[in-house]
Amino acid sequence: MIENVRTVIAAFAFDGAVEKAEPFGSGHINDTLLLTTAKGTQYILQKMNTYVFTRPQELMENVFGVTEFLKKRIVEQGGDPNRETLTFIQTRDGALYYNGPEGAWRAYRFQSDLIGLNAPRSPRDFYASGKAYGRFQMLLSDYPAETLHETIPHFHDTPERMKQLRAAIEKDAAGRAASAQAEIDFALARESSCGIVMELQNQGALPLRVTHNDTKLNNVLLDPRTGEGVCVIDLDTVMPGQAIFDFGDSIRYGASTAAEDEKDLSRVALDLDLFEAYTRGFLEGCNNVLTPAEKGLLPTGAWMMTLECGVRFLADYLNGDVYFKTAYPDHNLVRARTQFKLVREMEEKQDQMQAIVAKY
Ligand code: ADP
Ligand code: GN1
Ligand code: MG
Repeated sequence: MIENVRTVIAAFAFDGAVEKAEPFGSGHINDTLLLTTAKGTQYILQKMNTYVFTRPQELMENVFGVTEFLKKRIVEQGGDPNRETLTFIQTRDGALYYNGPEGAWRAYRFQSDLIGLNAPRSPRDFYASGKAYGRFQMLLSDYPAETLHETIPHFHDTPERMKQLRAAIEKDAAGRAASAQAEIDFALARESSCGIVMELQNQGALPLRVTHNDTKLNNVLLDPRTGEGVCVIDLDTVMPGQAIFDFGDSIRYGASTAAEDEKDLSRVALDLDLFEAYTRGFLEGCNNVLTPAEKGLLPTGAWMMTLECGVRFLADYLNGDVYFKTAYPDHNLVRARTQFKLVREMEEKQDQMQAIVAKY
């Protein structure tokens, strides 16, 4: 492993000679390595996916700007800036990332005293992640949004994602459309009702905030001793967006009773205890600044993010798996199915979700 990345490693100003490089984490987009030096210091070295993020310089300007801003806010609040946000390592030339024949790479300190989870061990973990994501948004509430580059245009524009699905069906690049007809029908049946949030945003009825936009449970690191959510990571999609989508994407991933790629759909359901734990954490973390309109639309945000993600997995399946990392040929279709099962669950449990939100 390490032989393949020698030149990349040499480009960064690490403290000590790097002795080990091993694959790390379970993200669907970037390639992540954990580096260990002779002294035992550890770093994350990441190859940015330039199919997904076509302008790595702009991407790194965003994440650098956001982490520097967060560090100031964290210090003001008496926190530890190196623990509570990412710390990037510049290249020996003082650049934000390395760009060479091996691709576009960035590095940051590895937080060895924190853990990332792919599923909550209990509602407490999920509450903690909600609080961390809510707080993240609050810390960024006066970030100069106009300085942020739009790293992926229309990222959470669900009607636009439906159009992309239609284009994928039309093209049928991988010859898979016939085998996914039930899933295609499921998605398109909801096309006319998925525009509500974008409409309200355009009317000014929902505020644009600086949001994370990829709030999976494994994008927040927890303290294994206290159980607290400490550090929000994976800042590639920090852009102006909807708070209800940050809420919704967390619910989509973490309030499911099964993994995102569970094949047995009878195991996939929406766990309302987890939904409640997250709701409480997120609203606390946001310090209750959400408007009544935003609060009322939290369950809709969960439904929409789940539908949208299913649509994205399905479109990628039809396109021949060009966007998300997959481990086997039907992986994206399996993922789309779990999302659509959850969408159905959310439609059935709409009233219960509303009642929970109203409690806080
Ligand atoms: P992706 O976009 O592929 O999801 P991430 O930035 O989320 O990439 O990194 C992938 C995984 O690597 C994370 O889910 C997490 O487990 C781990 N990771 C990333 N950064 C750190 C860090 N600073 N400390 C500890 N683990 C990390
Ligand atoms: C990707 O990078 P990762 O694995 O945290 C994706 C999200 C999806 C998620 C589905 C930049 O997140 O939008 O919701 O997979 N990130 C990007 O698991 O597309
Ligand atoms: Mg990630």
